[in-house]
Amino acid sequence: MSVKQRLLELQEHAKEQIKLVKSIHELNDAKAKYLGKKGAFADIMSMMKDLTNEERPAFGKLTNEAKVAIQGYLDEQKIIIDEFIINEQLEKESIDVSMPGKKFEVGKKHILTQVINEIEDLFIGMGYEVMEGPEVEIDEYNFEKLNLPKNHPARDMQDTFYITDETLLRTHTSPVQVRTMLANENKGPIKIICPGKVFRRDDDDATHSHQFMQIEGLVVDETTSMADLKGTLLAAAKKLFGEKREIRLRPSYFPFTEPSVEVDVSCHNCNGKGCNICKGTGWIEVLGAGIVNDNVLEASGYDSKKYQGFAFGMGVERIAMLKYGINDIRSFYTNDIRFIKQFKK
Ligand code: 2NL
Repeated sequence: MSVKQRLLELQEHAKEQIKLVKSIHELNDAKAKYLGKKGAFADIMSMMKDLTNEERPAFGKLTNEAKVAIQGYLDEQKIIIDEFIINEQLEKESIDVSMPGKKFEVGKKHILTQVINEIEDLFIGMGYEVMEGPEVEIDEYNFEKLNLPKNHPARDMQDTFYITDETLLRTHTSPVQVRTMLANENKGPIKIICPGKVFRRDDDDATHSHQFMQIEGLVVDETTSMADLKGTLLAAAKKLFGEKREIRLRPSYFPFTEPSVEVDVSCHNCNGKGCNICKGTGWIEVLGAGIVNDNVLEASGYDSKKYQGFAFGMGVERIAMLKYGINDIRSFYTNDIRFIKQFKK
């Protein structure tokens, strides 16, 4: 067989074989097989020595042409393989638009946060500022400046969790009002509400919790009176429980107010006729309030001859339970998702 014939045969064989190659890995093998140092041309090159000087240039030309042709087949096949790989990938990654979509759940505020926001909004509408403070308090702000000296029997109503003798988990948000009065350097008027978490040593049951949310309000000015307190609370009761609501005040006792009152709202369920929610009385107790005790004003640097004020405090859980017919205070904190999900907004 002539050299020319062998070269043509090799070229033809390479052409067919390279067409069958399906991957880059196989393509590299084919390149080594035909064009590599120990490849198919090695044999042919060894025939070189048997050639005459005249024959050599033509032989070299033919060999080169065959090599260039084979490199061409390899290049063509690489384009085909690349395209194949891309198509295969596109196929794999294509999106089936008929598949059901992923459900995107939007969270919502906890019902207590919703009620706090609602109460904040109605007081902001009456010109109040919202103030917050620390949950770990000092005895001085939580008790002493609120007319509750050490060993005062009224401290029993608010037993709490002590961290040291002088630091404790606050039993009400009143210390936030104390801090606000103390921080007010010109001792001018104050009009604030203070929402937040409070703690008391209590045995948990359907209506008691060792941790709950409170909102307290404090107004200090030169002419604030019991009439202002009553008007403010009536407006709040109507916004929270409906325009038809009335309120009534009953005498009570708090160490930080004098006189003190319990505030009842006419029952939103029976309009005051008497039902199981108001226990047949037509009235529901919702908060405590009073005229700020002179000792409390003086303890925070206010001149009680010039200034007077009113204050009130309510438990947020109790308001939410009445508004939404919830019968166990523990539901707010046990994180049963079925309970929480009921209060979408
Ligand atoms: C209730 C009753 C009340 C206050 C809180 C208060 C705060 C200052 C001065 C005077 Cl700084 N009073 N707070 C007054 C009366 C009642 O809360 O039943 N809370 C759940």
